[in-house]
Amino acid sequence: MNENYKKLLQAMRVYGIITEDLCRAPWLETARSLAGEVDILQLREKNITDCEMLARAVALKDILSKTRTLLVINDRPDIALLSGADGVHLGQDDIPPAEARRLLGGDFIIGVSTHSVEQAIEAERNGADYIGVGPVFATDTKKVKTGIGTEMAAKMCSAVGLPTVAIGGIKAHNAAEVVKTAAQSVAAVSALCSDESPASAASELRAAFERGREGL
Ligand code: TZP
Ligand code: MG
Repeated sequence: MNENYKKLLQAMRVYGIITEDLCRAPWLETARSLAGEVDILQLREKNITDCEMLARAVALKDILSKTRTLLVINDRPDIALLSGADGVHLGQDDIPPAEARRLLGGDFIIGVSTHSVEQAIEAERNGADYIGVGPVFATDTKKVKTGIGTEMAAKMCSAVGLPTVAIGGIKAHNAAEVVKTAAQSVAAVSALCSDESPASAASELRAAFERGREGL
């Protein structure tokens, strides 16, 4: 990964994820609101056609390239590559990170979702650039009734030397609690997309997380 991406990942604090079903406003309006407000914006859609997914990725790239927000595509290295995104985010059942690296090369961010210490270590060994850690709390977005909790998330974060992104049920009101995990960044879908003002929700989430970090 290039030095610029490395620096941006080290500085990342708020990672937004956009999913149309959870957007209060039309998804493109939500994306425009979050552009420049989050450090990374991930496109995460499970129920649209490949051509629609590519079209959305290209539209997002166009919006975000005028801002400091990086674009990451969930699940799909091919669409990440074709749209000129900055990275791809892979789950445990997706193409393994080492294989995605063969396709995408070194100048691409590869993130991996992890749910245990073993998976976190494995993701680092296989060339991930950052890991997602979660779901920390219960969340309707993934139909998870019980999260892994902050203690387990802390174990995972300390097991790797990579930037870590805590995810799952994170909102401004509990962002300071996530600081206990030593995660470097927080990710959210519903807290941002479902808000009347995604931009304000993002800045409130950032402020709450930063305040918690200052208390460390
Ligand atoms: N991975 C773990 S939890 C989650 C994903 C994609 C969903 C998080 O959604 P929300 O709405 O921020 O709880
Ligand atoms: Mg996936």
